[in-house]
Amino acid sequence: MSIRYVDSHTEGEPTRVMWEGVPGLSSSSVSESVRQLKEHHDDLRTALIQEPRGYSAMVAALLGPPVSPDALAQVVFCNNAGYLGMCVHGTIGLAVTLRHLGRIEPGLHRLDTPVGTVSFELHQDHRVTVQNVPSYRFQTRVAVDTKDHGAFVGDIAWGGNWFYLVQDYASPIHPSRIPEMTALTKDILASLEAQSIFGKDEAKIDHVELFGKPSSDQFDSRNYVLCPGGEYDRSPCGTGTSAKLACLFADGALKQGEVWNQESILGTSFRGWVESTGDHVIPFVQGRAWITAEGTLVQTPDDPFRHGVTF
Ligand code: PYC
Repeated sequence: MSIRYVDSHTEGEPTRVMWEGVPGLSSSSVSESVRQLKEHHDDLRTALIQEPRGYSAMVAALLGPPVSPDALAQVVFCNNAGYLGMCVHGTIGLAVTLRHLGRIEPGLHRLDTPVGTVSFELHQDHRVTVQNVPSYRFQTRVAVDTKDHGAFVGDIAWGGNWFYLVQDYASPIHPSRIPEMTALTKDILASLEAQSIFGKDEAKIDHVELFGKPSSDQFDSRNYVLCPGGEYDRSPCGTGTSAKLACLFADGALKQGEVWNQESILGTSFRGWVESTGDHVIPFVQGRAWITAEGTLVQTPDDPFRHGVTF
């Protein structure tokens, strides 16, 4: 079996797009597509993402038929741990990939995702602006006691995935501290679950964000984001930036249309702003992506790792 793919990175975070021949996608509901993929085709996810064909930071975008009338396509994003609700960096990578494949022109396009329809504007250069799903802060100043790192307080917010945004993190956000920040945020994630701290309707919180001083005054803040699966986001995390924008708006620290420049751990950034709908905000996140590779993944029947290394 062979799988054609295009790889890109969005502000440092990789996306691998498979745009044809994805099995099990439903033409009536993206949630049903996710169920089919999970139950019957999960070895496709592991083949695309795990070694030796991928690596654990990879996010894959699986493209299929649209389910809403004016959408370009449906997309399911997945990573080393499973399936994501939404992925903004992946949408930016997908937009640039579809242009590379000659399938779209600059302009406005819509995509169906498991958590709702989003749109993106592909600009003339490497920039893409994503209009994400409605986002909101669910709870504020929620305390969690960790096993090895003491107690923390944070916001729980929805930005297309569920986030715990740590408040008052005092240490520097710097690449040299990635191992420490990974250990801390993994401890927080496990402790949230152990202490039954959830998003709405007992949804599992699967991302943790730390914020600190940016590297220069062109940015408003720098973040470190732990993703499900234990990897950190190399970009500022678009769904995480959406969750942050919702919290800032709820605190009265960001007005409609005001730009928030969120720096990543690598020093790249997303520009974000919101429109308010009352209870929710509509986040807009702008970032850049570049194509890094294209090719064919080959799976040979007698290869013990044809579905990737999983343990
Ligand atoms: O950009 O939304 C995002 C994202 C989610 C997980 C990794 N990146």
